[in-house]
Amino acid sequence: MSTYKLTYFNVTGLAEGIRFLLHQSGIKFEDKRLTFEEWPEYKAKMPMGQVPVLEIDGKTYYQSKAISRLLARRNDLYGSNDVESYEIDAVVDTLDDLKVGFTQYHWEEDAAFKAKLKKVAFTKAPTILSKLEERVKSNNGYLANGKLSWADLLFTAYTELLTNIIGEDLNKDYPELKKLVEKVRALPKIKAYLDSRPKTAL
Ligand SMILES: N[C@@H](CCC(=O)N[C@@H](CS)C(=O)NCC(=O)O)C(=O)O
Repeated sequence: MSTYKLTYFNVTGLAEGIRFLLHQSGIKFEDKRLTFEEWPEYKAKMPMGQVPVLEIDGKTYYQSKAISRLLARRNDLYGSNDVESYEIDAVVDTLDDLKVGFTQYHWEEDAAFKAKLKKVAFTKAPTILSKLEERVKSNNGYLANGKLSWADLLFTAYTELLTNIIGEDLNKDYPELKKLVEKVRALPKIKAYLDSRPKTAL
């Protein structure tokens, strides 16, 4: 049996989508959550000096999206053909457009620039969210191809992250998106993980 070890910090961030993928795929893994004190020692050993990384049988895989695609492809969460995979990729890129807007302002330290970034993020979000809402409506309750894919898992993870950043439910005005997130969080393997995972600030 293969061995898996995911290394990241004790936050959802860029790793939660991978954690969801591993759990939903029924893969047992070590969920290593680094402390900030441990980080300098680990950083030196990481392929790009960053996390998340996933080790599978001793080989280290880096870049959260590339790791996710590898897992999704192997576990039937990446569509049934190249066009379906494209649909999922396009949604995932859109989710990143949404996420980057909010995380950029969240981490910005210059108050004036932060205020500008915040305004841009809040101006852009409704367009993206309303388009995603339409997609879910016309895709059988999922973001792509009428069935569960890693895009739905990632959106569920990002919803939690962004909701924590903005201080209110990201999907409050989007009933289809809310339903999707509730459905993913209720998947038995995801629910078991959510019920047992460590508490995190983000
Ligand atoms: N594009 C990379 C970004 C990785 C990244 O930015 N990781 C951050 C944590 S979210 C990190 O390792 N920060 C610590 C550092 O750069 O020293 C990915 O998606 O994996």
